[in-house]
Amino acid sequence: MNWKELHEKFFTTLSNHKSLLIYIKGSPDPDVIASSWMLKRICEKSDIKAEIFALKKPSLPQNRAIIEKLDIPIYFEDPGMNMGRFDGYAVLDFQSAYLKGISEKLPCVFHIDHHEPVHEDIDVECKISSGAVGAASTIMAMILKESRFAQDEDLMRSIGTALVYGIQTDTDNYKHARDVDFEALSFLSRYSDKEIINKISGIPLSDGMVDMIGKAIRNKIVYKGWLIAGVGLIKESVRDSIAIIADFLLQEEGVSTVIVFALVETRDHKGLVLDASFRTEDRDLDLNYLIKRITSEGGARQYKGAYQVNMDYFVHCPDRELLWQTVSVTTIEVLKKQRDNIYIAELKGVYNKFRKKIISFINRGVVLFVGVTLLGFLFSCGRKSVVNRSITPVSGSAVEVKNDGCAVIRSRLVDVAAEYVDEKMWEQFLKQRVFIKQRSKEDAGIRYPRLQFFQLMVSNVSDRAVRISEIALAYGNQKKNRSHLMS
Ligand SMILES: [Mn+2]
Repeated sequence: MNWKELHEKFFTTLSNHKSLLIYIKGSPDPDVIASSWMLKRICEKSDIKAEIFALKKPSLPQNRAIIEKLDIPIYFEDPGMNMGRFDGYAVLDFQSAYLKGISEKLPCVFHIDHHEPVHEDIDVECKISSGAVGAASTIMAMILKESRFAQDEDLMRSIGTALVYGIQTDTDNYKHARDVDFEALSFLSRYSDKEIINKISGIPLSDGMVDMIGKAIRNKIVYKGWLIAGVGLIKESVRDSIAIIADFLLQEEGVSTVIVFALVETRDHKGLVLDASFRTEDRDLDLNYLIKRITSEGGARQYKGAYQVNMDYFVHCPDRELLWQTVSVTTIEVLKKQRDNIYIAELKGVYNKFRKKIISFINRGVVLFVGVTLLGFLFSCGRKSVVNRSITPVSGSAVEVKNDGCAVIRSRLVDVAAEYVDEKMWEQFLKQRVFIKQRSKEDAGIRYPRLQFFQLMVSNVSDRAVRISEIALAYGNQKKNRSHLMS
């Protein structure tokens, strides 16, 4: 990310405004608290009025403590009545920038986030969204680092501690921090109060949470390396504990992914929502994709995610135990199905990683495309024809085709998942000169034969090593074995 450019965009946008509503969506965690506060402080230093509003109070004691200890001004109320005071609003550390009742009246000035970006029809004056950083606080710190405020001792001392704590919690105590997070931390560390941070993150777990952990351990099931645990009906005030318990259970041996779920009673027993929290150590698992396949009311970034299902209607169910049993068996069934079809989500994760790697190779001028380009001539078709062709797998006795076009072949030893990668997904690739074979001036920019890309994942499902003795590509009567392919 080009921080110099982003910092210019940020401050140019800011200078066009006189007053800003900073809105915390969801439950306030250290990352959103710190980044919102930094925005407010920068506004004040630039003679712009700014107020932070949140509808929910933080349910974790350490999140309440950071607000109290650092004296962070947040209004825990609906900003509705005060909206006239602002000429724009900002949403930080949240996938969606849409605010019901506010987006219709005020322009969205800033949307700064580090979750996987989602597409939405909302104009944002300055949108900074990247899944490649560990925390929104990292983005804010990197912008600050480029600015003239980096030398402002008073400002840096007031927000340094909060930003460090924000990065620390969102990267699971630096376990998942990346280079850019460490860069931000080294810039901030001089201004942060370690004693406060240690004191706050060392706060012991509350009684309610200990109960929930006990329940999770008693109810857990382990299915093909996934640990799934329901913790029953809980109050909204302890909702954040679901994620903490998932973190805790991930330490268990032989478990790569943990899902903890609960029925949460909201709005003084008037509302009901199923809340499921995901944690994974599987680098290749595209959690965001997996969760979106279950419901659109959820999402993820690398290693963690969550989804919600509104159950308000069932608030009238007189038998709470029966209701929980129904929710519990259904959720376990849904998750087991996802586990059975994990190859698709893993494929997505591998693809994302592979794409990033290739692009960084291109940027360094290294060309390593043999594996991808060699498929080109085999599947070439269409030439100058105007007929649109598509490539779709055909289901058969051995081939199972998923809705999204992924073909899975299962056998005693291995499962093979194959997916066609369309040109739109490979846009980035096709823009690179190396893929464009120029025949003549008129042809410039179009490569013949056209390249077709496939990604293939082979998973060993046996408990022994499987030897692959031959790799061949077959198409009609033609067959190419590996030595042909390499030549
Ligand atoms: Mn965050």
